Formats: sequence, structure tokens, C-alpha cells
Amino acid sequence: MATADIRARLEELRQEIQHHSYLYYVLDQPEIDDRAFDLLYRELVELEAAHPELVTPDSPTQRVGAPADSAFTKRTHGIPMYSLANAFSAGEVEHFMARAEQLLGTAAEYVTELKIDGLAVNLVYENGMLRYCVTRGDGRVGEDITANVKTIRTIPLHLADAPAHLEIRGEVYMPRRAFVELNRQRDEAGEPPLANCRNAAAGSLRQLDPRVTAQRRLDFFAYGIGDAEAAGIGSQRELLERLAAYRFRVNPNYRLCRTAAEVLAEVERWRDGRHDLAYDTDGLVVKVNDFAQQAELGYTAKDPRWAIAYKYPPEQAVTKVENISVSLGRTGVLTPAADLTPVQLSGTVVRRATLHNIDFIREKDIRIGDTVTIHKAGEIIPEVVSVDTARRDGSEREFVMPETCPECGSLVRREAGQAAYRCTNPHCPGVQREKMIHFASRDAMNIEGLGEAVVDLLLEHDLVHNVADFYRLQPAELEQLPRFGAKRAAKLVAAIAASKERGLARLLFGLGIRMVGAKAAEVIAQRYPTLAALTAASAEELQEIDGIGEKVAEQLTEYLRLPATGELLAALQAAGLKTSEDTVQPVTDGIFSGEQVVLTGKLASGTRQEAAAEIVARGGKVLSAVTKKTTLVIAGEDAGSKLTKARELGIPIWDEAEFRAALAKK
Ligand code: 1X8
Repeated sequence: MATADIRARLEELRQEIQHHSYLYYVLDQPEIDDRAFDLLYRELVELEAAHPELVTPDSPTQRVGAPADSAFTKRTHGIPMYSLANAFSAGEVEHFMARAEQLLGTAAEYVTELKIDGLAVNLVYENGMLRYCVTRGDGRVGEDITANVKTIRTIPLHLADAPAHLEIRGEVYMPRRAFVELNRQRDEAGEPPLANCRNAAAGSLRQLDPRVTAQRRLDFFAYGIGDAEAAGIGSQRELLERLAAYRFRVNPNYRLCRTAAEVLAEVERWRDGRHDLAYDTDGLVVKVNDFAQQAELGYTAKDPRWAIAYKYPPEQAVTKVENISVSLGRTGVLTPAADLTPVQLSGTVVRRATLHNIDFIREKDIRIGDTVTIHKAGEIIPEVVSVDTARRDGSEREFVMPETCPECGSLVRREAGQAAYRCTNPHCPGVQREKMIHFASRDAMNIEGLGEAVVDLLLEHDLVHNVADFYRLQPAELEQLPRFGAKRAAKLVAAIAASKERGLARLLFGLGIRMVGAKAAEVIAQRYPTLAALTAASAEELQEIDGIGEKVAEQLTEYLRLPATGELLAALQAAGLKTSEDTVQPVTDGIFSGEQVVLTGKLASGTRQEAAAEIVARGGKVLSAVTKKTTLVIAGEDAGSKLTKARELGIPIWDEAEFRAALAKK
């Protein structure tokens, strides 16, 4: 290819990837499937590797950079980042609004927005390119965390039609699911849990190695700008619309209000409503909408006079620890939990709180009989915050880890340097039970109808001893079980048989290997797509996979070396399980090989995403924009500008019937 063509293809790939990342990460409306996306990404990586001089800083491949070797550089904000004054009651909100309108001498409109519990940052764009990202710091000087923030997929590395200098403010946060998963991983690695989403986000941004940050699934909401006047924006509402047009993620839960009653209705609406969100919030920000009015109001020594943050009281409850009991996990870890006097908290009744491990209990000095304050970490997991030692009467008892497993009576041991106690019996029936439940669960082998209760039934009737036994179950055996008729038995056998096709990644996750989560299993199976290749890999080789660290690699190789593992895997293979993974290999001899296809309009049978998958499976590339390079356009009903453009460029156009006919041929 001539250099000009390479440059053009690189630019096209970058735009395509940016476009599909935006659809996927920000809008949550992908048009192509992961496989098609991976192919585009891989082509970009390969083309850039062959032409390193053509790599640009805003290329999607440049999101994860090399580790920094020392602390973060300090940077002074061009325009200071203010904190907000707080309001803790309706009266304080009303007072804020009345004062603003009194100073203005007229009524005002307000925008209410959720206050995200994360870290405020300033993104500096120069000529549309993301130059740096700086933490709020003390409002005047912050730390340069550019390399880490670039790993956040919803932050554009490049803005179209932006002024020469643009500062975008917003909140970096960790979604609750990511937080819960991170704490689960930390727990498994024997590390203490992080207290909340905010601390987890802060810790993730403080990493010297952006590769670690990239693993953390951080996200970003944009809500502010350094100099609105220079950008020609007249109000907060207009700003939020502009930020969305720049393709930032903007929190949709904002509202334009005209009266205190409307503002306070929003305060009430989100008081409980915020518990159902995917991220933590701690208040509602109220801003004067009009930027000219904001400028007129100006700032006090500390805060803007045009905005205030109504803070919800932290959701906590006081209750009593009635007992501390341990439960056994699928990796043999005994996890202590507090049995609590039932108490209402953030919309649910809480009866149990995790205590993580013995170090957590000792550090907080939690005793049986104690009065404790609890909260929900990530709004999901009830946790003990503190003990009210003043309310002790001497009857409280210290918890001691049982010396034997509550399920099998074998010795319990704490490994050196770890917080976790484990059952030492490799055949512990309690561990086997947990492993079986995990194996059948949705994110693993996804066997419908094989939940906790059915696993217990099967164990009780001695029909299974390990996960390979599932595949030997006969309808006649199942029909003997209580509440099992012929129909249910046949259905379960069919669901188990269907799970044979799940592939290596889900199987690896389903085996419940320490430290090997769903995501790790997936990347490992992509690199070593057969069981033979995987068992031959060394821990060092596994660590070369992006996202696989030393601990995961060691746990996995250790597990695969065990004789019992060999037996189990052999039994699963003998049962007919697929132990390989379909990897992303370009198809070179498909009917669409070499074709660059654009799908447009509504398809009568199936979605565009399904159609795209069919094309990719047959070697084609699916792109979103019609260009000179497009070789085929498939137009459904009501196709618009893309179809017009294809006609102008003389590109072959198929209707849906022609497309289906081509698929039917091969
Ligand atoms: C802090 C925050 C603001 C907003 C949301 N979340 C925050 N944590 C918002 O305006 N939507 S504004 C702000 C500040 O100015 N310190």
C-alpha cells in the first residue's frame, strides 16, 4: 500500500473504532458485535505496528500507556476548580435560591443534577486533542493523571469542532458492579476491602501503572466547562447538550426547574431513587441555569454563589450483632459474616453483613453482642462501619475462627501472608457443593434449572459428586426426585447437554479456579484457545497476556498441574464438552472476504447487529459510514443518506432479499 493509502486506512479505522466505542460505551447501543469490533481493532494494531511513525496520540490504541516511574506531576489549573457549598435541609436550598434571586433582582431558572460520588477532574483539550487531565486537588493546583484517565473508554481522546482551548470538568467514578467485583478480587487475593466506590476510584487513578487503571472499569460523567463564554454557551442546560454532542457521557437525570417547589421535588425524587442507580451519588447539585446570571452572582472566597450541593444524609443504620457465623466459598475460604437484628437500610431489610476476614474483625474489634453501625458498600453489600463500644455491657464475646470446617470437620488453615482461612480437605463436600452451584451459574456454564436447590437435591440423593457427574444424569434418575416430573427431568437433561457447547472461556471460569474471574478466563481462552495449548503454557507465558498478572498465572498453572484437575478435565472431555474457544481469526475464504460492507435501514428479519455478525463470520468487514472504499451496501427499509451516498459513488447495493439469498448459499 502507498503511504497515503495507509494513512487514509488508519484514519478510517480510528474513526470507525471511535464511533463504535461511543455507541457501545456511552450510548449502550452497539451496531456491531464484539467480534467485528475486535477485527477492526486488530487491523489498527497491526497496521500501526508496521508503521509506528503513523501512530497518533488520539489513536484508540494509545489509551493504555507505559508505567510512570515516580509521583504525578503537579499542574496549575488555568481556571480554578471550585468546591460547592453544601445544603443539608430544604430550608437551606430555599435560602440559596432566595439569595441568588435577591442579588440578581429577578427570578432565575435552575438545573438540578445528581452529585456523583467520585473524583472531580479537569480535561484539557487543545485543538480538539486531549492534552492533559488534572485532579481537582486544592482547586488551584492538582495532579496530572492523564495516562490513567486516557484508559477510560467514555472519555474522547479527540473532539470534533472544538475551540482551540477547551477545559471540560466532570467526575471520574467507579460503577457499583465494578466496585463489588474489585473487592471480591481483593478478598480472594487476601487484600483488605476498599470502603466505597469513591475510594476505589481514587485508588485506581493513583496507580503509577496505567495498565492497572485500565483493568478497573472506571467511567466519567461530564458536567462543566472552564470558560463557557469562550465556547459560546449560554446556559447549563445548553452546556449539557453540548457535552453530549462532543460525545461525552452526560448524566441524563438533570432537570430544568423554575421554582423552589420543583427543585425540592427533585431532591425528594432522588432521595430513594438514587439507590437504584448503577453508581453512587451523595447529593443533588442545584445550579443557576443562565451563565450571564452565574457571572453576575460570582463567587464568595470559597464557592460559587450560583450553585449549591444538597447532601443526602449517609445511609446508615444501627443494629446488633447477634452472632458471627462462617460460610464456605467455592475456593474453600471460610468467610465470617454477622447475623444482625433485622434493620431497614436504603430500601431493604438487612439481616447479615459480611465481615470479610479475621483481620477486618480484629481491626474494627467487632464482638458478638456489639451494637454496630452498618452501611451498604456500593449500595449492595451490607457492611459494618463501626462499633459503639460505649454500649458494651461486658457480655460481648470475641469471635474465634473455627479450627475445623463447618461442613466436613477437616482442619482449617491460614496460609502465610493471607487473611483467609481455608478448609484443607480437597474433597470437602461443602466446597464441592459451592463449586457445582458456581459451575452451573449464569456467567459460567449457564445451565438453566440447575440452581442451589437442585444441586442440593442431587447431592442429597447421591446422584452427583463433582461437576462432571452432571453430564451423566439420566432422565429416569431425575424423575425419582421430589417435585420432578418427566417433563422437568427431560428439560434439565437437555439444559445440561446444551451447556457442553459453551466453550473454553466459560468452562475455565466455571471450574472456580482461585483468582480466575470471567474476564480473565475470556482473555486466557482467546490466547490459548484449546485445553492442550493452555495446559502446555507456563506461568511466565500466561503473564504475557494483557490483563493477566503473576498471581492469576500462578494459580491457574498450579490448578492445571494437579492430578485431580487432569481427571476432572478428562471426565468432562469424555462427556463431550467443548474445551476449545472460537477465537477471532479473520475468515479469508468467506463470501464476504475482502468486502467492506455498510448496513443501513431497517431489516425485516433480525437486527442489524445479527446481520453484521453473519457478514463478519463470512470474512467481511462491517463499517458504519459509506466511503469510496465501501464495496457493498445492504439497504433495508427506509434507508436514508447512506443509500443516497452509495448511489452517488456507484457502490453495489443489495436489498435484504439479495442479502438473505447470499447467506443461504454459504
Ligand atoms: C461536583 C459534582 C458536580 C456535579 C456532579 N457530581 C459532582 N461530584 C454536577 O454538577 N453534575 S459539580 C461539583 C463541583 O463543582 N465541585
